[in-house]
Amino acid sequence: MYAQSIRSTGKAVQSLEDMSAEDRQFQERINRGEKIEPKDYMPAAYRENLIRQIGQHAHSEIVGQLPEGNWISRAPTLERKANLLAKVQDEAGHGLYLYCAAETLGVSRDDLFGMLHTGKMKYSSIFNYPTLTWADMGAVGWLVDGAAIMNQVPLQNTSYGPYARAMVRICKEESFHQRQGFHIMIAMAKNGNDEQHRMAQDALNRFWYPSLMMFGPSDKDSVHSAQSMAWKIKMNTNDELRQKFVDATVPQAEFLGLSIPDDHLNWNEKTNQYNYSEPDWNEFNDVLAGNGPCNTERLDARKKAWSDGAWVREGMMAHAAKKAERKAERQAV
Ligand code: FAQ
Repeated sequence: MYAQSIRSTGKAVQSLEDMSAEDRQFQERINRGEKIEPKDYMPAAYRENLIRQIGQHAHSEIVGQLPEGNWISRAPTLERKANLLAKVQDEAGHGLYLYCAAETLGVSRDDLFGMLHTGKMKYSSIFNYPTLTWADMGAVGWLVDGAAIMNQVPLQNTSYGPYARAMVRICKEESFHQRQGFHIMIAMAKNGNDEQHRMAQDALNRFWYPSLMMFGPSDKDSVHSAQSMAWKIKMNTNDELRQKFVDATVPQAEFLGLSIPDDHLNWNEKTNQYNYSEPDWNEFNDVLAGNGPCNTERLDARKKAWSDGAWVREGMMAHAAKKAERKAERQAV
């Protein structure tokens, strides 16, 4: 029902020689590291690809509030509750900056939501997994925000100005989120009792591979990477960032006294990085096709929020119309 299956654009990256004069000038601006701004010339496919990526990113931030929002009322202390509440509010803010960035490309917010609700646009697969215990709040902050930062720090240098600028603030906030998650993990895995340590390990076991999936399919299966990297919409390949994440996270797990659930994980002296097992790509494709454990629940929650909020949107539109009418009357006098 909520199909999000991978589809190929089937387009190869064009060489400068094969481009129209306008497209060549555009590509040369990108190659020089210039920022593209909303009113500048851009090829239709650049615009389309950016709307796709920024829209999916915005949806991920908004849907991403759901697994954690569920735990605000059950946080173990007032301080943890305040921190989690602030984090979830930040995610809403990230979604809003990103919707604004997408709107500068000429798509309306109503259309973006419509595409989310009908399954035409994706959100990150990670948010289709349930958060079963308080330790999952630690794992989400540590791993999910950790993976998000790994992917988003390079996007501060993306070619589209409004997207790159939104990323600066988002990354600062994501960094606080990662630390609040790691702090929960320290309390449970390092300083907690045996049962809390077991809960932390269980959360790591369940969130490890879904976090690796956040970076997208392996490079050989990535549909958009080549063109997106040529346009600097994406700064690294999926596998490059996944590897960086593994290399940064394994020592953190060791510090916590937790084991990464991968029997094949080992340090490779030659490459100076960890060898690790790839996620189960069948599971990834299944989650994208709408069959993850929480796909239906997450989309239903978003659709309900949209219809429950209709009266607010209508009220604000009526107020704006009234204000515009009064302004026009004043100007007519
Ligand atoms: N889940 O050709 P590629 C966060 C789709 S924010 C679902 O490699 P691309 C904050 C992809 O869209 C997390 N779909 O695609 C937070 C495409 O389908 P399409 C989100 C996925 O775009 C933390 C198809 O597969 N971050 O977590 C996924 O070059 C905690 C083929 O893939 C961003 O969005 C996936 N994991 O690379 C909030 C960052 N992976 O569109 C709350 C910006 C791939 O053709 C709590 N986005 N697909 O139908 C990106 O960097 C890229 O879009 C990738 C995917 C790397 C996600």
